[in-house]
Amino acid sequence: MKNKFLTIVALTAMGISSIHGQAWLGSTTEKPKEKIALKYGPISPNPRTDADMQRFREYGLGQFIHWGVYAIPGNEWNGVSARKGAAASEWIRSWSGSTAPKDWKNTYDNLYKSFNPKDFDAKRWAKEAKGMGAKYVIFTTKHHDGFALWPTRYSDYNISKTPYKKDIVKQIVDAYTAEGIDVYLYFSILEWNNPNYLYAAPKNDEEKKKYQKFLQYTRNQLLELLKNYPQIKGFWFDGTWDKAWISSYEFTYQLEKELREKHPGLIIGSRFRNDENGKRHFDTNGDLLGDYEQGWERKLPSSFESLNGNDWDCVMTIPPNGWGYMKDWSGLYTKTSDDLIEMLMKSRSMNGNFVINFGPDGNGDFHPEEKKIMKEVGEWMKLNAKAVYATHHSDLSSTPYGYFTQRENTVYLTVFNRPVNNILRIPIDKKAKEIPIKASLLANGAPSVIKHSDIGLDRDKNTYYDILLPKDFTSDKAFVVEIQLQKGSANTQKLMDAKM
Ligand code: JFZ
Repeated sequence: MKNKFLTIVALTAMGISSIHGQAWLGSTTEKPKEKIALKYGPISPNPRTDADMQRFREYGLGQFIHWGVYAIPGNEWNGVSARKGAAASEWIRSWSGSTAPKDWKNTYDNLYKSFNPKDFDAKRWAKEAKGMGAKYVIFTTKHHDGFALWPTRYSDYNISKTPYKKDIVKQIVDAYTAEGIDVYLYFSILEWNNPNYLYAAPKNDEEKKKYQKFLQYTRNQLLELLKNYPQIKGFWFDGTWDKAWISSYEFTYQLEKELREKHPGLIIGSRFRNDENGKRHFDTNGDLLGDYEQGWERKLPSSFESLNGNDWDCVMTIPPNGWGYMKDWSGLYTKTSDDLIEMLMKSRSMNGNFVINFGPDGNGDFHPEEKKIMKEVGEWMKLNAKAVYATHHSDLSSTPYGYFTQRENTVYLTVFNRPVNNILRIPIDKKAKEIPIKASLLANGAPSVIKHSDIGLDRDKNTYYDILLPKDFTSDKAFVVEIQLQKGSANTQKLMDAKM
C-alpha cells in the first residue's frame, strides 16, 4: 500500500501520467497468497539461467541511441524552441500550443525527404561506444512516428525513401557487433500516423479488421528484423501502453513465442506484452513478464530487496528528459559524468545494467556535451572496469562511502564519499564466514593497510575492518578499492557486558 501511494505521488510530481496515461510500475508488486491460473502469463522461465541471459547480467554498462528524423529539428524549428510544446525532443511531432509552427505535423511528416546524415559513420560510433566501455547498445529502429531506419518491405515510410537511402540498422548491427558490442533493437509498437493503429480497444468488426492489419504489420516487421539482422541479442519494446495493444494479449503471447522460437536466446524485457487481465510488466500473480524488468526509466530502484531478485536495466538521459537530439541544452540540469558513474555503480550494486542515452544530430554527429561525457566515462571505465563488468550485489551491508560490487571473493568498493580521516570502516557481521584480508587501489595498485577494529558501534552485531587509504593518494573522481575476502572468522573479543 505504502509503495503504491508513493508511486502515485512521484508520478504526479513528474507529470508522466499525463504524457503516457500509463503509470510507471517499478517492483512494487504484491504477490497473491495463492497463484491465480493464467493462460497468458510468462513464457520464459524466471530467472533465466541460459548463457545469453548470463551474458546480459554481465554487461554492466550500455549505450542507448535515439535516432530518427526528429534529429533534424533537434527540438526547435526556425529558431523557436519546442521545449514548452512537446513532451520530449523525439516527441516533437506532437508539438502543440501557441509555440507550435503552422501545419507542423505535415512539415514533420516530410522531414524524411531531407534526412541525409553526411557524417554518419557506424564504425566510428561503435569505436566510441567501445571507448566508453559499453557492452551493449539499444538502437531505435522505429520510434513513435513510425519512420523505419531500415528498408522495411511493409511500409514506405523508411530510410530507402530518403536522400541517404542506405540501411542504417544494418550498419549499426554490423559495426557494433564487430566491436564486440551486443545489439538490441528498440522498436515502438505505437505509431502516430499509421492509419491502422488504434489507441482504444477495437469496438466493432471494422475496427477489429483494421487493427488485425496493424498487428500483422507489426509481426511482419519484427520477423523481418530477425531475418535481416540475425546477430541481434534482443528487442527493447516501447509504446505498448495503449488499450488496443493491451486487449490483444492472445496475439502478443503467440508473437512472443514465435520470436523466441525463431531466435533462440532472444532477450525481451517486461514492456512487450500483458496478461489477460491487462497486467503489464508483472502479471496478475506479480511474476515478471519477459526476461528482465524494463520499467527503470530515468530512475533507480531504492533498494536491492525491492527488486525481488528480478533482472533489470536502467535507461538514463543526460538532460532531464529528451532522448532524441536536442540542440539547446542551456538552462537544463544535465547529468555530469560523476552523476552517471554514481548511478552506474548504484545499479551494479543492485545487479542492474546502466544504459546511457545519446541522441545524435541530423548529420550523424553527437552533441558536444555527449562527446565529453562519453570520453570522461570511458576514462573512468578504463581504470575501474573490474568493479563493473560481471560483478553482482554484495552481501556486505551498505556503506556511506559508496557502493559495493563483488565477483567471487573479490569485493569492490567504489568510493564516492571519502572520509576526512582516510579510514574506510567496513562492518562485517560477527558471524560472517569470510573476512577482508587484503585491499588495494584499482587506480594504481597501491596496497592499503587493513586493521581489525573491534568496537561496539552498532550494538555489537558487527565487527569492523578499517582500510587505511594512503594519504598521498588523491583523486577528483570516484575511485575503487579492491578487497580480498578469505574464509575465516573475525575472532572478535568477547567482552563482558557491564552490570547495569
Ligand atoms: C518512452 C518513449 O515515449 C520515449 O520517447 C523514449 O523512447 C523512452 C525511452 O521510452 O517513454 C517512456 C515510456 C515509459 C515511461 C516513461 C517514458 N514510463 O513507464 O514511465
